[in-house]
Amino acid sequence: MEKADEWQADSLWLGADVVTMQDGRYHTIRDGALAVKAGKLVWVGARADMPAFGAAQRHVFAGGIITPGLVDCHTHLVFGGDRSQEFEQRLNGISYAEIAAQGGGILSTVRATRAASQDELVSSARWRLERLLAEGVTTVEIKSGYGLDIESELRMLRAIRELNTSVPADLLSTCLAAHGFPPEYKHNPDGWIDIICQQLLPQVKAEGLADAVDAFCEHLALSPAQVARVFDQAKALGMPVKLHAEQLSAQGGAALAARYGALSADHLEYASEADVQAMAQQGTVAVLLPGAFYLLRETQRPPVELFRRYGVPMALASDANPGTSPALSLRLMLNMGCTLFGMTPEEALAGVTLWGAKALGLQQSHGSLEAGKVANFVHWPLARPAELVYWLGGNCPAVLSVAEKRYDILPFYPRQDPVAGQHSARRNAAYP
Ligand code: DI6
Ligand code: FE
Repeated sequence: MEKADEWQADSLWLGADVVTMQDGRYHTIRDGALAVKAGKLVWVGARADMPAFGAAQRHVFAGGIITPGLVDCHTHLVFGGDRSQEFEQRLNGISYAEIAAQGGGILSTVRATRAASQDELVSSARWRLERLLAEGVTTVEIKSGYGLDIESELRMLRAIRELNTSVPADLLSTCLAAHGFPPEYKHNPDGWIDIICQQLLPQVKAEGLADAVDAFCEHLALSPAQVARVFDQAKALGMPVKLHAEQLSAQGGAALAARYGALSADHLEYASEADVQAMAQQGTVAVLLPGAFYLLRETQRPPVELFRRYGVPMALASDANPGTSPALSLRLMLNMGCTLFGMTPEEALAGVTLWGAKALGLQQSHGSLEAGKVANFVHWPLARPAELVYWLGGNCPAVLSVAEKRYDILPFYPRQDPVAGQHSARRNAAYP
């Protein structure tokens, strides 16, 4: 054909239905095809319409679905120690207050994180990250916030950057030094805000250690006025902001974040209609975190109906952290987003693809399968996308292509579709 020269690809991916998630909808292409060149999707459509490509490597599946690589846009995966002992103590009837009086809670993680070397932080986080990635996650945000002194915060951020060089996923780094107050500043909380603004953030910016700045706006953490000081400095340095807001109480944090043009406001159980309106106006994404809701046995649900009414995109994330959400499965969060929060499976999947990407400022390049975007995608041995949300746990082997890291197929998976035979029977039954 005359256009043959224009249709060049390194690899073609065929034989599965392609769930593009364009505009946050399934937009399923039956018997679809993807063409990849230099790490980017160059063609997405029905196999029957595919132009003739040159000498590309062909990967032919026997059925199944291909989705965008999943995005976990809110994690605290780097930390020292763990809090399984406190979890057990609480279930044996010891109260939070008693545990805190014994030096437990978030400060026990701060102690363990301060004591850990960068190598130790990297290797313990790698173990957790591998579990998350094994479920088809290809983009992960990780926050600092358990160092709460300059050196330990920088060490956490450097650990995230180091991990990024050695895992088959795109990792983004967020400075959350404003997660709370270090014990040394218990009686001078604004002194810690001064350190963050005057010393830490300028250094983080100079070393390129963070892609965004976050804070925890809560009665037991920062006040809205303290958050505003951190955000003023972040803006002055040209760093995007996001906020833990309205998790345990209504503080007006979500509206404040929106006023600063935040990428996202996260948690939001106690968000008001005014918060939601402000977020809608600024295009701030609502990041919902059912793992923490579940573990804290919270009963106030985030206002999903208001987010829908005002057109605020909803992302879903693991909030993986040692205290309130020791979650290593984004697929479980998909199910919880539906069962606990009333999201639809399509909204949940959009929450870990296109809207998760938007919450990281990556919606132009990630989160859906469209020509021009990075070729981060996953093949699942499933008949339809709702199955990703429906099954509770269980290993769900997937084949991934993570373009920017040039891992055609992750090492954990066999090169052939592991369940091709079984799967093609299922798919054919579903779509004769
Ligand atoms: N919200 C939370 O639920 C966690 N941090 C945050 O900002 C709590 C973190 C912890 O307990 O370690
Ligand atoms: Fe969090």
